[in-house]
Amino acid sequence: MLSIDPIVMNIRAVSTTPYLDQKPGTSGLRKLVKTFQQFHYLENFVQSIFDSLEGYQGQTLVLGGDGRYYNREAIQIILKMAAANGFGRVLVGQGGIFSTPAVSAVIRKNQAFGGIILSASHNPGGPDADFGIKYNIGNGGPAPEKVTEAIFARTKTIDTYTVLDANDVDLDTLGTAQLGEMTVEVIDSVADYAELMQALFDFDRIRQLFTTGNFRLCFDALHAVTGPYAHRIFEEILGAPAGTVQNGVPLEDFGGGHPDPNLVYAHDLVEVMYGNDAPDFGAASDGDGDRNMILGRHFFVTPSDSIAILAANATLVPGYKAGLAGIARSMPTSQASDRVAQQLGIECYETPTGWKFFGNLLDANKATLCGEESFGTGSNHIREKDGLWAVLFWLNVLAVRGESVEQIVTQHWQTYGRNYYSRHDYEEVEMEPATQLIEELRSNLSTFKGKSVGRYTIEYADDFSYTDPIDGSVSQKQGVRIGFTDGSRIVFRLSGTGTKGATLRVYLESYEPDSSKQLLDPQEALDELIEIADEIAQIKILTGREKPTVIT
Ligand code: VG1
Ligand code: CO
Repeated sequence: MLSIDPIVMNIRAVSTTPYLDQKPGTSGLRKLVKTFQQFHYLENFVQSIFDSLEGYQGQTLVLGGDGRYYNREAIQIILKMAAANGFGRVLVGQGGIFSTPAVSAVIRKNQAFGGIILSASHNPGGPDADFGIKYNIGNGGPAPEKVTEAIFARTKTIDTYTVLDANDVDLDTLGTAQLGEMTVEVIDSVADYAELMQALFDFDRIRQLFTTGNFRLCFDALHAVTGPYAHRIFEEILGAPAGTVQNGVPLEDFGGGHPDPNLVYAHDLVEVMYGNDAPDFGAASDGDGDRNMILGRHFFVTPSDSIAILAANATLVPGYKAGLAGIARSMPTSQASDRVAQQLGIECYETPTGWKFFGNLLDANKATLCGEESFGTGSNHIREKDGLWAVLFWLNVLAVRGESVEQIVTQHWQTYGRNYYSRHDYEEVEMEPATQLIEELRSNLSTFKGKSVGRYTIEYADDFSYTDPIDGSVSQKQGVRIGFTDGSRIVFRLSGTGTKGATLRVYLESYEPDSSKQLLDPQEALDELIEIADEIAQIKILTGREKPTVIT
C-alpha cells in the first residue's frame, strides 16, 4: 500500500501587502515589538532581504540574536523562510543566542553567505519595547548602503513571501535538524568567538594578572547577550573569580534596563567602580555585545580616547604586534586617534556614523583598528565592533604595562595632548522640531564661516559627505560640523537607531596640549562650546529641553 511520506513538507507562497516604514537605519530595522508583531511584518522584511540577494541557493546563513523578547519566535519564522527560499544550511546559536561580533566571527570562519542578527542593540527590550533585525554580508560585516537600499525598495513592492510548513526546531539542544532540504545546526554560541579571542590576545599573561596579581575586574553584562561570553572567557578560561561578571544572565527585557553601556545606564557598575575598595578595572557591554565601556578605579575612559590608546599600545598585543595598517574613526569621534596615527606615520580615515562604513577599509587592509565615540571599538579580526574584544585588549595592555588605567590614560594625554570630548543626547524629542533644527543649521551653513563666537572663530561649517575610497560610493548629509580655528568642533546629527520621536546628538570636542590643564571635568572644559552649540542651533528653544537626557 502507498503511504504519504510524513517528512515531505510543503513550501507555501503567501500573499502579502507592503508596509511602507521598513527603512533600515544606522544599524538595521528597529521598531517596537508591537510593530514587528503586525501581520506579516517580519516576514515581509525577511523576504525582502532574500529577494535583494543573489546566489545563496544551497549556501550557509548564520542566525541568532541578543535574546530579547520575540527573539525565539522570529528565529523560528526565519528558519522556515530560509528553508523555503533555498538556503542549504543555517547555523543558529544555542537558545537563539548570538552576539553581533560572534555572528561576524561565525560567518567568516564558515565562509557563510551572510547572517541575520536579531537585535535592537542598546534599545530596551520586552513586549512594550524594541526589536530589530539586521543583515550581514559574507565578509561578516553589516550590509552596505546599496544592499540596505535594495532591501528597502523591495519592502515597498513585496506581494508574496515563501515559507515551509514545518514544526519548530529545538533551539536549545546542540545538534542538527532537517527542515525540508535545509540543515539546521544548533551550535555553541561562544566557542568560535572564544577561540578567535585566544588567537589574538596573550591569555596566559591575562590569567596571571587575575591569579597572581591581586588584580580585580568587574564586568557588567547588563542582563544582555555578553553574559554567557563573559562567564566563559573571564571566569572559566582566564581564571577570574566567580562573581567577576555581574548581571550575567540574558533576560528578555534586560531586567527592565537600557542595555547601553554608559555612565547613566550602567549605574550598577558605576557604583562599584566609584565606590570604596573599587576593583582595578571595570567594563560593560550593550544588548548585542558590540559596544564597551571602560572604567578604571574612580576613572572613566572616553571611547574616543580608548581607541587612540589601544592604537598607541597595539604592538604590546600578540595579534597586533606587527603594527597597524591604519586607523579609522567615525566623523563625530574625537580626533585623539588622528594624533596617534600621525605619530605612527599611518592614515586615519574619517567615515560616517555606523560600522558598515568601515567594511571596505578593513577588507582592503587600509585600516586595522576602528572606533566610534559611541562606545564602539574593533579591528580587522571581524567586521563588527566588538565589546569583549576591547575589554580583552585593555586587559592585555594592563597586564603588560603593569600600570593603572588612570596612569595609562593620563600618560597618553601628556604625550599626545588631550581631546576633551562629550556627547549630549536629547532623547525622544518631537520629530518636527528636531528636523527643523537640523534643517535650519543646514540652510545657515554658508553664513557661519569666519564668525567669531566668544573666544572661538568658526573656520568651517558643512554637512559631512563621505566618498568611500574603495568603491567610490557617496553618502551625504551625515552630520552638520562646525569647526573652529583652534581645532575644536561641534557636530549635530539625528540618531538613526531610535524608535520613538527623534534623538538629537550634539558632539563637542576641544584640544588641550598643555598637560597642566588636562585634568578638568570635560563639561567644564567644554562649557563655552556647550553654550555656543545652544546658541547656534537653538536647542533649548526648539526641543523645549533645559538639559540633555544623557551626557557621555
Ligand atoms: C548609534 C551610534 C553609532 C552606532 C550605532 C549602532 O547610531 O551613534 O555610532 O554605530 O548606534 O550601534 P545613531 O544613528 O543612533 O547615532 V549598535 O551597538 O546600536 O548596533
Ligand atoms: Co550594539
